[in-house]
Amino acid sequence: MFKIWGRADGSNVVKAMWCVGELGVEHERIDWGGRFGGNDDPEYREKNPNGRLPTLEEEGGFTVWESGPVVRYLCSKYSMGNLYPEDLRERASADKWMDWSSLNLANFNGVFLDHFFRLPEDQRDPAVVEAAIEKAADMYAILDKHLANRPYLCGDKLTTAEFPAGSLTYRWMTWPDSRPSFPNVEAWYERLAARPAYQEHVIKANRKRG
Ligand SMILES: N[C@@H](CCC(=O)N[C@@H](CS)C(=O)NCC(=O)O)C(=O)O
Repeated sequence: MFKIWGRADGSNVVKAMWCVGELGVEHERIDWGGRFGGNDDPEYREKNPNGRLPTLEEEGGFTVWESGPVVRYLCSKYSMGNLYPEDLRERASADKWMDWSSLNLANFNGVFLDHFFRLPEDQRDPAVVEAAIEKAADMYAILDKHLANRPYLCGDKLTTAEFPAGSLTYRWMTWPDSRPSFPNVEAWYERLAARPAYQEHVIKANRKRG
């Protein structure tokens, strides 16, 4: 049994935990970071020198930090040829969408967190949120075009490609009062939202914040 260190509502923990839920493997998640603290605990820093979340820990003290590699490691171990494509080109496509999503969609998430939850009310600025939505819309337009003729990012089934973009898209779809409409992204989101693991680890975990 492995452990995942990290509070359930951290966006990168959400990404890893949705993956764990899809895999259906035995695990223990430990509330860590954020309001639970522990980031600077020397023993935790031994596991993850960044003090960030999530951290995967296996028996024998083997650890992986960085949510993307955590997802890739778990899916290679427990779901090679299914969630993690075996074919090298398919795998490169899944990796491509994972990295692209983490690089290009994280910005709106940071702005949403600050201006919907973290900043004192009098410092929250709708214009900053609006600008982040506009910037993210350029990225969602790319996703929308890609999803026009396939139900999932790598074709007919869910793969590792979905975890970063799919987990962040819950916040895109539900946190701002309005956003540009991308019909293929919305249909893909509905497909994800119908999955029990997404409901448990993305929707429920995020709701606890609000
Ligand atoms: N690139 C890292 C980012 C890790 C990260 O910044 N995680 C956030 C939570 S989503 C964190 O540790 N924040 C400090 C905290 O919650 O205490 C990853 O993908 O794992």
